[in-house]
Amino acid sequence: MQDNMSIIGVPMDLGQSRRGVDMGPSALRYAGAIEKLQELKNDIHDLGDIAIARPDTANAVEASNLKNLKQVMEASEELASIVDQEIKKNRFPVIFGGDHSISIGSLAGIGRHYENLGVIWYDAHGDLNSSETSPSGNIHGMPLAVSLGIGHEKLTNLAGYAPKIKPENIVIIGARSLDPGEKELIREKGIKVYSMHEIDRLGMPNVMKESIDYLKGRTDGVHLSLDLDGLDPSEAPGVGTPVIGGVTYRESHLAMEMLAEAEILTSAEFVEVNPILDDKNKTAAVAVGLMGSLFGEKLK
Ligand code: HAR
Ligand code: MN
Ligand code: MN
Ligand code: MN
Repeated sequence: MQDNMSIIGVPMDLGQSRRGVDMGPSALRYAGAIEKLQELKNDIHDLGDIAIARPDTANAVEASNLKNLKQVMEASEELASIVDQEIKKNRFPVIFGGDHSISIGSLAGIGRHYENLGVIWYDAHGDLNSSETSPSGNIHGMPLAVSLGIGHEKLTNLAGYAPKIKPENIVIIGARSLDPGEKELIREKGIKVYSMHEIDRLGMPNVMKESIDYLKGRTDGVHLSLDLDGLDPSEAPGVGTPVIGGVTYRESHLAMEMLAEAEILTSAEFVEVNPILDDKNKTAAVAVGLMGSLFGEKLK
């Protein structure tokens, strides 16, 4: 992995309904994220946070069942263009969310650079809804579907091309809350999912070994999208949609270390940290701990 990294903060809270996740980038910085990255990599460029518009008030839910569609689109366009520029400068993008809708922009910026971009979606959720299947209208439940070209065309055509990724290049890890429409899409597209059931049965070392072997053979770059709600809420309580029975902190450390050793990652993001719902910024500290493992603390 290169030593040249760009950090982009995206204080986005419009992809869901709970306030406070817009403070995610601040919480991560407060917990020492930049210092941790500087410890491990020689050339860290902190680009600060992009500007995010305010939510729709008059019309909280649009007829299309997509909350704050316009603002999410605008932010995604901007993030996509920054990520694209940074990759052109040969820098490794690290994105701090914000709710998970930011992945629409991340993947739109990254996807152009790879014929077969792999995606590791570390999450309690599948984020595979469209406006038709979404139970909530929250765009943070949709970014993986959008990146596959499924959903509102204003989102799927973002940055002028679609799709950004292919279903066979995705691995979902930690899933334990999937909506009926998401399960159907997973079956239909044959998306690889290691749910909590497989993590319990196989153990995290085998799950990661299989995931890495699988992606290594078929991809030319891999993006890690780490939703902190993939972890168990007892260890990562500062998230908007906690689901009990999640991945432990230790298992997650190991997963990150195995990714570091495999040297397959080309970009990463850490999302859904909400310090308002947290216990003394614990979840941001967990995220920074995982960044340490992911970026080679153990290997130094
Ligand atoms: N599946 C539910 C929905 O679409 C909940 C999604 C929650 N998503 C996140 N990101 N927190 O994983 O509304
Ligand atoms: Mn540089
Ligand atoms: Mn998510
Ligand atoms: Mn989630």
